[in-house]
Amino acid sequence: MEQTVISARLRDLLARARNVLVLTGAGVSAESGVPTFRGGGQSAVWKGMPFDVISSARMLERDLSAVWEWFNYRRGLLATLNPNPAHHAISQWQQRFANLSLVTQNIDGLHQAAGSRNVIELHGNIWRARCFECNSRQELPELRADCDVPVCTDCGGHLRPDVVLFGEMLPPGAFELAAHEAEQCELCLVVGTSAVVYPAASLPEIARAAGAYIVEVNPEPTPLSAACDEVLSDKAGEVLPLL
Ligand code: BJW
Repeated sequence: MEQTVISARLRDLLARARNVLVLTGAGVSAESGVPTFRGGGQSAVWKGMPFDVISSARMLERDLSAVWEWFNYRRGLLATLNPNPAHHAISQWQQRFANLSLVTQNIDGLHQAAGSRNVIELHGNIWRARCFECNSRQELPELRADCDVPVCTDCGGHLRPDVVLFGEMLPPGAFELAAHEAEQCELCLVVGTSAVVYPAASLPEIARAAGAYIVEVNPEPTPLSAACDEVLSDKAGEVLPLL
């Protein structure tokens, strides 16, 4: 690998920025072994169905047990995986910067496993379920191999994974909080996302409009790349520890 070049401007910002926002996507977990949704390498397909079919609000209505089978399979895979150097570097930045906001599109919980706190999860968390009837949320620590639909311990209603599927709204307040942090930050690091899913992809645009310096960390170009101040075209697990 060629040595990653970090500009003097970025070094300076890393030394004195107080408000930093990090937006992560599936690529930050790729080196832990979590498949990404798009881009090179493996793409998520379940029993011949593309992920945007199986992970859709429509599939919840059509076949809830198939959705559970898909998420049970993924929890089983995740249970065997660990945070990588990118997750650990971001976790350490919480001590380094006065205000480090970590906003993730990931549902895997690996940022928290690396020690990050107050993670703003835009798309939910695979280790939680939510009741269709009473909306209560329940942790899902245990792994299940079957595809039965679990029921709510409060009201007996059917549970669903507490993740934001295509065509669904984000959790109330999560995007608003992230957008507020984006407006405040001086430095915005966009790590391992294809930057095509909205509204998450609008956060760097909000930060840029408010005057922040935008840095993308991604081995592949994205629709955001041209609008960034700096692009570090390498793997997150290799670049972030250098920063
Ligand atoms: C590495 C690496 C390494 C590899 N190091 N990097 C405005 C315009 C157009 C459309 C819309 C819009 N507003 C809303 C929409 C509709 C839709 C949308 O955005 N569609 C676009 C795809 C066209 N958005 C929604 O539906 C959202 N809801 C919403 O807006 O509600 C209001 C509304 C409702 C109805 C109508 C209109 C408005 C909800 C989006 C929910 C997304 N959910 C998913 C699935 C979660 C459940 C599951 O896991 O099954 O979330 S989709 C999937 O994509 C997942 C991810 O969080 C999300 C983003 O993907 P991400 O993280 O960027 O990963 P990848 O795989 O795409 O990219 C990985 C990147 O890593 C690549 O670039 C690699 O190069 C890189 N990489 N290795 C660094 N080692």
